Amino acid sequence: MKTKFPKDFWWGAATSGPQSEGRFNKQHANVFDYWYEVEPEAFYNQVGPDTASNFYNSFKEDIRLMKEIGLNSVRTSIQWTRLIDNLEEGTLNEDGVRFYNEVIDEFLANGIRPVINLHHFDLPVELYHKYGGWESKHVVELFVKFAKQCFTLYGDRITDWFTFNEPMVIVDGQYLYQFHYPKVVDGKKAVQVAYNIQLASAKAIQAFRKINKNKESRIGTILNLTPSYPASAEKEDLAAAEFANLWLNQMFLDASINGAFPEKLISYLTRDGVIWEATAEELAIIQANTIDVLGVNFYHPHRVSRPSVSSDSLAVDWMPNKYYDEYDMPGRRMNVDKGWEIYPQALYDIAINIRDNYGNIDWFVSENGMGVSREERYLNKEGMIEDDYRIQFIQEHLYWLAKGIEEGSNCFGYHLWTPIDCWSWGNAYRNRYGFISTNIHTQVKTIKKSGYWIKQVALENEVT
Ligand code: BGP
Repeated sequence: MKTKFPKDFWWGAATSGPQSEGRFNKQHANVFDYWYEVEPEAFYNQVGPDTASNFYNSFKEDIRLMKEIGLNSVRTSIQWTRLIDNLEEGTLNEDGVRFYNEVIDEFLANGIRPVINLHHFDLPVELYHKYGGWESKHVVELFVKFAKQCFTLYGDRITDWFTFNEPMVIVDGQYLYQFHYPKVVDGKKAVQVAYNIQLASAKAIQAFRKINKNKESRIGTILNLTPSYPASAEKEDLAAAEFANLWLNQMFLDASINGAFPEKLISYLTRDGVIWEATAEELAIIQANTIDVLGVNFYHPHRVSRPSVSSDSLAVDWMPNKYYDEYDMPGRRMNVDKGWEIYPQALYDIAINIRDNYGNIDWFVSENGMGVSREERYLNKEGMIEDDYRIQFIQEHLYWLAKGIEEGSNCFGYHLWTPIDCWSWGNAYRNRYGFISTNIHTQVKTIKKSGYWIKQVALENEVT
């Protein structure tokens, strides 16, 4: 069966500055650069972000490969720690300005739409040490200075802007479950950080609308959506799933698209004594500066059941999972290497949810992908990785996405994580995601079977 996609569909892939560029010539360390300096053993095989996939030096060659596999759009991010010299003043670093100018021009010269995100977990570490990072509203103001510089410098060529990648991962990783530096466990701070990031996003959008002169341009945010399905139809499991969806998905969706956080979530947080500190003026800014476009990163759903321990025993500190447990549904399909469930149908549920509950806003799949370890297992005689599992994974997700589009959801694109195998947070290079492989010792890059496959898909604008 052939599935056609809408005209001008984005066939592309996503990466980020901190995961691809390497630290070369950067003015400041971000939280991951710093974490690697102080605790290299936290990273798989002790491989850090220093070189990453060397995009800083090899971007021309890398972009040529992206063109070769037919991508018509690619997302990356501008690193705050590279573009800005003085973080308080928001003044520019010359080499940073030059670098992103050249990268953007190179994408355009190769017929690839550059999609730019401003924050991909990469807070300058000084701002954490001095102010507590996203706990602080002063940091919100510093981020807006950085954002304004980006809009002013590159707004003539960039039409698709995003403020944040996966704010929920910052909240979860840095403030609850300790998988990102600074590994704090503090529910009250986590809630404030969620609010402050939403405020930063809205203030950046407000600045964009003042600065931007290009009528074609639009701005949005990128949310990792993890639909949370209840373990049973019993009311306790339904309540658990309801809370998980409120916290994990609706909090940022509602605030970004509808301009206000969900009332029901606010009442839970207020009752538990962890509600954020907000002023009427800030809430008005959030309300007035909603997004034009949404990016959805989808990897896996949650299976949720009622909490197994009484919430009172967790009363020492507030954790959102006092309201729900992760439930290991028998028979579910797993990507064992990464430990994430594979459930492509969730992409259809997301499409319909956006259509019905979020004004059918324009959106695209800004990340989806399959992290697989030891891919050299699949090398063929010609030296190409035959990643049929990745092709199948993408096909299945596109099948459900196409069904959502057929039923009226306004999805205009699909980006795989990632064009070229890149460095990844704690995983370093264990799990590979790219259409193109990277040898981390030689930095030689080779197109995988999925790279040739997507080229055909993009060319025909259809999937078999
Ligand atoms: C997303 C991030 C990406 C990327 C991806 C794969 O959450 O936006 O930056 O890393 O996940 O996950 P991982 O690298 O942890 O395997």
